Amino acid sequence: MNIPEGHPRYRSLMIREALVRGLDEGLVGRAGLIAHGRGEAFDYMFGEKTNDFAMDAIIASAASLLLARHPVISVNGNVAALVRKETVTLSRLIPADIEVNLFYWTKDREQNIVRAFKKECPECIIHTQGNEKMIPGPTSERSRVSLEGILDADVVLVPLEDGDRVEYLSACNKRTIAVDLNPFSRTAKNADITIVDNVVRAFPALIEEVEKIREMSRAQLRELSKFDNRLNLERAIGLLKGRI
Ligand code: PTJ
Repeated sequence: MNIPEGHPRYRSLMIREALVRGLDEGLVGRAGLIAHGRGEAFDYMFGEKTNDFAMDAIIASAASLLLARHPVISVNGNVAALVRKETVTLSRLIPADIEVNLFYWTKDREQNIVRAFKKECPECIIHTQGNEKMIPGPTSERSRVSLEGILDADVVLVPLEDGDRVEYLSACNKRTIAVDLNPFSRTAKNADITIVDNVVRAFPALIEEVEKIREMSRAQLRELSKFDNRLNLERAIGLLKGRI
């Protein structure tokens, strides 16, 4: 569809188009469009910008990723369609592995996503769910993780999650960073750091922050990585209350 640049909802409509294209290309699951609708509603209420509380979470996330022994970025269909390039940039910068982890898992979609990432970054390490190892707890397909990827990771970035996996990753002593526009979600509450922002803005901001602080000492990074997620979510919810 041709969307005129002057349209007041241009950016929002372009994001929708990227997801629809992702669906046609076999990257996005059908339910991914519904999940996006929920995120979009929250984004509207947050003013469709990176608020202060999101920026604070981004700074703590950048520091945590740089401090990590083995950071992994978990990607699903929506992430592959919306921020594939940014995921690759982050993966190179930090550096971090990428792991495809799907809730509505099919072999075909997993392979389509791996191919799309490999095209963008032939040298990137892309783990998949395979049949390797289960993290205890979640009964969905998401419990299958890669032995060399998420299972070995100490910090996992999990944009657009769907529920209980963050809780179990934390139980496995992994630091979890979520990107979720819904500050009430279990994912948002259970993550060590939740970036309450649209992934299309959060990832570029995260790249910028990693570039800014990557030469800092580990002591300085440790200071920046300190974060009270509960308090930060209250700030996000406070903004919503004010707007309503
Ligand atoms: O590709 P798959 O099979 O792994 O499926 C991915 C989805 C996203 C469909 C799956 O994980 C799912 O059903 O997720 P949920 O339970 O709908 O949760 C997604 C969360 O992400 C919701 O809390 C949304 O508000 C939020 N969200 C949606 N779009 C964005 C977002 N958060 C940040 N940026 C977005 N663009």
